[in-house]
Amino acid sequence: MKKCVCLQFLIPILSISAEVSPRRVDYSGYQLLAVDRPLDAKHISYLSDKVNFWSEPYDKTATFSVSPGYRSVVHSYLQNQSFPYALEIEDLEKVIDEELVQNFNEEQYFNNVHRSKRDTLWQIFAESLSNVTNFRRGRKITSGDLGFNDNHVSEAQFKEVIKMSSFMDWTHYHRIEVIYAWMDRLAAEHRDIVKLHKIGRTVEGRDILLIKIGVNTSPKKPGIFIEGGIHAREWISPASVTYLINELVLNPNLRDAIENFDFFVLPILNPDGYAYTHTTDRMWRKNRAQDSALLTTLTNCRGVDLNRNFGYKWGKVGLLENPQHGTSLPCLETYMGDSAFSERETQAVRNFILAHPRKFIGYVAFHSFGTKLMYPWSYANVKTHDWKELHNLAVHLAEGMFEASRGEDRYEVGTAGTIQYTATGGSDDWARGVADIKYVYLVELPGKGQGFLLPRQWIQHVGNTNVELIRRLSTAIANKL
Ligand code: 0X9
Ligand code: ZN
Repeated sequence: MKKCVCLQFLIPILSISAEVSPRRVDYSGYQLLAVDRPLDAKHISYLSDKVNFWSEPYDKTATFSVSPGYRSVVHSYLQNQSFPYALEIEDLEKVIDEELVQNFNEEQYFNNVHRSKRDTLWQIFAESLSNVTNFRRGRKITSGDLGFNDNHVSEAQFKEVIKMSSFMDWTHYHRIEVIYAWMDRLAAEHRDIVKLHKIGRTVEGRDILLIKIGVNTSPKKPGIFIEGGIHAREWISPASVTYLINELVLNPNLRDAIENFDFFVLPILNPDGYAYTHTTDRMWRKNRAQDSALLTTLTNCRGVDLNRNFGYKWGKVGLLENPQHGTSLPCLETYMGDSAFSERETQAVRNFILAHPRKFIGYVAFHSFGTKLMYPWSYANVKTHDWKELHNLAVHLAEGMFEASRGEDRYEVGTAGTIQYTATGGSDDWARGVADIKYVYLVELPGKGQGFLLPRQWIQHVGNTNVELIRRLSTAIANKL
């Protein structure tokens, strides 16, 4: 029997796609503003019910969106207070729509999928499938290559994977189905160094899909865990992390890295949230679960901030503290959940890492935005005993990223408390505090003034800086081991 490449993970995705998705949230007339002088508590309190902060309000530059109803009062306020500020985006919806238009073929495809029955999918695309012939070094791939023969995968699903994976590139932002199909195809093409792991399943039935890349892997070989897409709207994270996956598999300059380490890359930690940003609300941050806490039931609000749900110092927040830190109010964007590890996505990461004791030496989480590189701790303004070592390595990594970005991106280095804001329940703190992983970093990728709506033209630029970060990190750790 041929080895299964686990294509059956697509089955739940396809059945979800067949459902009618709700209408998109419309951001017409919403603006994005950036204020170039620190706001104080009085300003923040005035603005907080009129704008939506996309970055820490106390930061050097505060970035926030403002709805059409508050546009003129907010502009007048900033002008009266003589704040230097920039109008970064005139109309959020235009930018969101532009992305859909640029990705027209993929969007059309998914719109058709929504309208069709799952078992007739393959007929719709049978013609274009005949064009997909030679991606395996000149050889026509067969359904058997992708595990078709083991009865888990139907002809229709095989064809779906081929079709969907053919949309993948790094000049657009892609649907989760496309990214997963591409990962499956990559695994099929490079069985010697790539393996897929389904490490969990979300409440909406999507797989949480991790890709392992390594040469001559063994339990003793040290591992580096890489996480992307924990926050749904931070699209540059999955886009540039999949770029990194592709380079780890194909780029000979990274051969040393995959010989010395096994890389465990989870490009979309929050699949339901990510899918929701494509179908319904581009600015969604959390997952899509609804817990049974009393406040959740009363308010009917949804979603847990997965980067507040990990079980290290979880919930150590005062009621009156800045909600960015984590909150027990389910309607807020930083809702930490009912208990530590209440969510399937955080459980999946915890269980996978703890199932490989002493395997991991590095952990990197990719977020956006801010052009920052942080190391623990994040829960409070405290440092680890070895923070100088983590700091010096971070400076070295940031230098590499600066060079790789051709002098564009100057990453600020420090702990969350010193360069951003403290927050509890982050995966980085748990990776260090409980999983005992030595080299833990959190990257805030650049927003280039557009925050979460970083234009797709930057994907490869950011992808190359990620590659240099990971190359330097692996070389540095290998030298220390
Ligand atoms: O708030 C967060 O979870 C992260 N920032 S983001 O804008 N991408 O949402 C990280 C903040 C720092 N916290 C930790 N490092 N845990
Ligand atoms: Zn984030």
